[in-house]
Amino acid sequence: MRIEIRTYYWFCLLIFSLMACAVQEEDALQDWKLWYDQPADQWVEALPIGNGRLGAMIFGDPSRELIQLNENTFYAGQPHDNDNPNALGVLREVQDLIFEGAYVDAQQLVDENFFSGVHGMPYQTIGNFRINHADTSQVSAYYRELDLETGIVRSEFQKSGVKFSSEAFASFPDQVLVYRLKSEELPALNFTASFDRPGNSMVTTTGDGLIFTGKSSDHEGIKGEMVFEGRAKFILPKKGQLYIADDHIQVIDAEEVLIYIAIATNFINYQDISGDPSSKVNEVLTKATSLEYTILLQDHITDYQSLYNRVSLDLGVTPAADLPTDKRVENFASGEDPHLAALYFQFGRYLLIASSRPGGQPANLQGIWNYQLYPAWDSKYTVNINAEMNYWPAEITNLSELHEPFIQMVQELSESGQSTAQNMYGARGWVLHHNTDLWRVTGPIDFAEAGMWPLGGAWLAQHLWEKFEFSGNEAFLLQVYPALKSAALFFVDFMIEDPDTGYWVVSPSVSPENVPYQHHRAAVAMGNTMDNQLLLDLFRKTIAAAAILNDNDPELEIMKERMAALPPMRIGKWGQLQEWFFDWDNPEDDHRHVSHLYGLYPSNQISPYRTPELFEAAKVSLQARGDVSTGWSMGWKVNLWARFLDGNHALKLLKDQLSPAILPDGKQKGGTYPNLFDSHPPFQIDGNFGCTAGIAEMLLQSHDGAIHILPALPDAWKQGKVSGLRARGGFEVAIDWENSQAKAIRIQSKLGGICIIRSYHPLKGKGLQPYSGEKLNPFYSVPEIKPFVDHMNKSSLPELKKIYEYEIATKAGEIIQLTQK
Ligand code: FUC
Repeated sequence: MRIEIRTYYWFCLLIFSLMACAVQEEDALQDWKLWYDQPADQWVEALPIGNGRLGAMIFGDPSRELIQLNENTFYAGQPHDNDNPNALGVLREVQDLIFEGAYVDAQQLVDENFFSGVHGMPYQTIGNFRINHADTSQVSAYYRELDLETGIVRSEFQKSGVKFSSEAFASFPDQVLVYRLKSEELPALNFTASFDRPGNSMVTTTGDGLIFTGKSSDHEGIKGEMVFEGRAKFILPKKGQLYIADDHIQVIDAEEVLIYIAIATNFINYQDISGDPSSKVNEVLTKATSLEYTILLQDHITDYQSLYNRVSLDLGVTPAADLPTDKRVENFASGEDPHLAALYFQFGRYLLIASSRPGGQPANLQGIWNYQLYPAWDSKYTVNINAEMNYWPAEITNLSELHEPFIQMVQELSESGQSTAQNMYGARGWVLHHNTDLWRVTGPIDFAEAGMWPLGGAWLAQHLWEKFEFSGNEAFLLQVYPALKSAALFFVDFMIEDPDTGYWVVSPSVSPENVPYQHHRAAVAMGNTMDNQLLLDLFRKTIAAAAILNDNDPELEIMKERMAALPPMRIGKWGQLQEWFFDWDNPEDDHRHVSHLYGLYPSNQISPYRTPELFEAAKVSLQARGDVSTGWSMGWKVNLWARFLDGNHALKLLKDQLSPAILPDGKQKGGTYPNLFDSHPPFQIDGNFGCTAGIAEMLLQSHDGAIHILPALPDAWKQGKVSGLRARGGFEVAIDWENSQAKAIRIQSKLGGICIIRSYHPLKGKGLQPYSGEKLNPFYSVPEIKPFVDHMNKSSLPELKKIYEYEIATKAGEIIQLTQK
């Protein structure tokens, strides 16, 4: 009997230990935190919070706390445009020079006549909110984190025997930033709070807080007429006293301090800055401070999680995950830390939630986080890749409504870009070059090599269709159709027939920021590959939308003719996909832009199954460009290697990207900062978003007429789970995989209709049929491509992995369950 009891005792212990292990494992799996054992020293170590409009970087400093503030409409300048109408007078001459091959002369004429000297207005910091603690003695047990599951930044530490903690979040429903400080057991909070900024500002106080105001900068001859007002209201719910000085606040012997920060500007829309920031700030502060702290916090968490919780990703957890986040970045390339890739993926989703909310501005070059008056590239919108990349994860990672500010910007540019089209090119429709800002300027900026690219609208307009492909929402399509069609209409007027070949081309233009130095020293040219790819998509999508919406405008017939007369993609003499109309590519060129691969990603013109020669040529081009580059370039390449169905190479790029951006000698390179911000360098948020989309593309693709399950799984991610990813055609997909094969697939059909599934392994499930090859889901039809192939021997094409293709008819709302055969 004794033995039995003992056996029972050991049995129970074993069960409890196993349960504890399971719980631990579960805990580890659920650890979605960026955490550090040091306060931030540099800005790229601080942790971001944001509600789309307001942003803050929290340093977590126990003595000299810094909360750097942003509001996403605070730009230099005021409403204006940047067209140079001289362009129209020389346009034909420039085009003739290009036809003659006199590229350098053509570029000179463009440089002299197309630019207004206004490069766009910088996005500017609001300033710095500082908390200077009286006790600056040694700190122990320091910890800080950003919890991706709640969108809260916390810190805790001990000082002079007392435990302190802070908690910060940005509430979208209540439009305030909230910062709470606590000391445990003792009322030991003693600090002064103040505000400063590098530019124009004024600080005053009220009975319970600080008021800070400021004005934006004059820039390039445009007077700064933006103003902001910020208020920080202090509440001491327990013990303590508040002293109000002229320009700062002092807190004495408090146990808990709640600080509510509201900021507003005079921005109403890109043409109207007559708003009253003071009344907006008062209104939100009155409402927010009337709520219990716990309610405010819960409102924030509920709102945040309604977006964040839609997608889960589990790539497994290894001991590498036990280290602070900055150390994990240092080790990522050499170790096994798949969870860091998953954390980085969810961090990308967090950043989109924090920087892009309906009704506001789209995420700019730095999202919403910027500490400078004159940040790099003005932290505005560069649209020859960067701004679009910000929105690559929006649909696939189930954050579709966060795409809205970007769609709204496209709509606004379709208004402002009409006068640029008229003034500079005598064309109908709307045009945008390679940059825009809060004021929706659409003229070319900088100089010809970068700025003479009239395809910004053509690229942005693709997003209108993409949003429709995922949702099937015809009311949305109807609403955005005018912007889509008039982007295409511009090219009906602007394109010109090449007298030598009869192709219709865009001229002048550049292949973004690259110069065919091997051939000549000028960038302006005609019929560049990316331009042709963009226009093929733009015309095709406009024509498809017109058919859905029953638009019979005769202009659509001209669009069809132009589309048929576009130069085809060509394979050049070293087997590469040509970047230019002529074979000017240099195999030594490692330029960061890979514009001609737009056709592979984000577009779907190049496919392993439909256009194998172009697929192979595109790979030759990308291999020549190399892997290591600026942050966003690596982000793009993760997607490209995923589209090449090469998961190991995609992971290699992710490792290049998730490597420390700051080198031991202090110099910076493309990679990742300690706070997981992407480094170009300097910080640009595009690389974060590019990689987030890229990780999704490794697990699920839906662009080649089928939903491809685990198309580019790296060998290192043998098992895992993902749920909530969205596929074109209105499907939501969850996949569990083991031994690199999908074990269980769950597809929810939102719209009904035919679901075509592609997999490397055989699948089974109720109603699943081998794909007959006849049907197509109308929400993602694929383009017909006729490549121009004169340098490739078809028989030399490498073999592709065998695929299994299935079809299944679905009803709206139906859930399909599939398993491995
Ligand atoms: C494009 C890129 C640069 C930089 C800038 C913001 O011009 O070529 O690398 O990312 O955008």
